[in-house]
Amino acid sequence: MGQTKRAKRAIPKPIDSDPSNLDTIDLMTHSISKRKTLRLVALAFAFLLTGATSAFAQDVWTAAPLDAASRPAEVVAETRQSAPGGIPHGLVETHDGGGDITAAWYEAPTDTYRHGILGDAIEASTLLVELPAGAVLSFRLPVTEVFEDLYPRLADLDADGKLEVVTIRSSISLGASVTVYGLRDGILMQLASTAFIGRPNRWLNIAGIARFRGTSRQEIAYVETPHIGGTLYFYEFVNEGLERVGTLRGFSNHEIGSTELRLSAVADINGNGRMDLAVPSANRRTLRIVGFGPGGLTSFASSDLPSRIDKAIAVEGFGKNLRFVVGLENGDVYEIRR
Ligand SMILES: [Ca+2]
Ligand SMILES: [Ca+2]
Repeated sequence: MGQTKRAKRAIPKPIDSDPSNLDTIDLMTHSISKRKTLRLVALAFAFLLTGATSAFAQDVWTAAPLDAASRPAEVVAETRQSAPGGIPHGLVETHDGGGDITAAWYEAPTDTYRHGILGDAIEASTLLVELPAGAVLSFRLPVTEVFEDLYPRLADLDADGKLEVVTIRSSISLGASVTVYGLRDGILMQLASTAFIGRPNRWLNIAGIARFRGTSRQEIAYVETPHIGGTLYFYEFVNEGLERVGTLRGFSNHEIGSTELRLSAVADINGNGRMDLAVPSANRRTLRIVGFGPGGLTSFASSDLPSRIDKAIAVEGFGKNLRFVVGLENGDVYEIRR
C-alpha cells in the first residue's frame, strides 16, 4: 500500500546512541519514538484528508468533443415545473414511486440572508409537501434560518416506505447544513441534520442520493464549500440521525451565482452493485469518479477537460458503454468514457 511506503520513508533514521549513558538513551529513544508516532499519525491523517488520490493510480477516461448544438443548452433538460410561491428559479420535486409524499417545494421568499450564491439574495422560509390525497403541509423556519436551495429532494433514505425530504438549510450566522424532514403522525417535522458549517456565507450543494454503499439504505453525498475548495461527504440516515460514512477532498459541484445545482451524476460505473458518483474537481476542469469498494471510498477514475464544467452532467448508456456528457464554460460539450 502506498500509505505504508510513504509513512516508512518519513521515519527519521535512528540517532547515534552512546552506550555509556543508557538512561539518557532510553529517555531520548522514548521521546523520539513518541515524536515518530505523532509524525506517522499526522502523515496518515494528511493522507486521509487528501483523499489518497495522489497515491492510488486512477483510471484515465477519455474526453472527446460532441456537437454542442445537438444538446439542450443546459446539457440535461430540466423537466420539473416552476414552484409556486415566489422563489426565483424554485422547482417542484415530484415522486411517483409510492410513499407518503408526492411533491415538495419551497415558498415564502425572504432576503434576510444576503449570501446570494444561487443567483439572487432571495431564499425560502418554508418547505411544503403534498400528500397522496392532495393535502399540503408546511414547515416554516425561524427567522434566523433559510432554505438556501432551489428544490427539496425526495427519497426513502432508510427503505421503510416513508419518504424523506432532503434540504439545504442555512443559519444566517453559521452557514449551511443538510437537513432531513419527514412525516411523523401526519406532521411534517425535522428528522435529522448535519451540523451547520460554522460560519456565515459557507454553503454546500447536494451531489447525489443513492445506494452508494450497496445496502438497502441510500446515502446523501454533498460538497461542502464548493466555491473555495470543496470536500465531498457521504452521510447515512440511521436511527433518525445522520452519520458520516465517507469523506474525500478536492471537489466542486457549483459555480458561484449559478442556478444550476446538477453538476454531478450517479451510476454504477464498475458494476459492483454500488452506485458511483461523478463530480468535478475543485477547479471543475477534471471530472472525478468516486465510489465505495472493498477498501472504502476512493476516487478511482478521472478525465481532464479544456475548460470548467458549468452545466448539468448527463449519464448515458449502460455497462461498458456507459459515459458522461459534460458542458463546459467555453461552450464545448464533451463525452467522457473509458
Ligand atoms: Ca424513509
Ligand atoms: Ca459501483
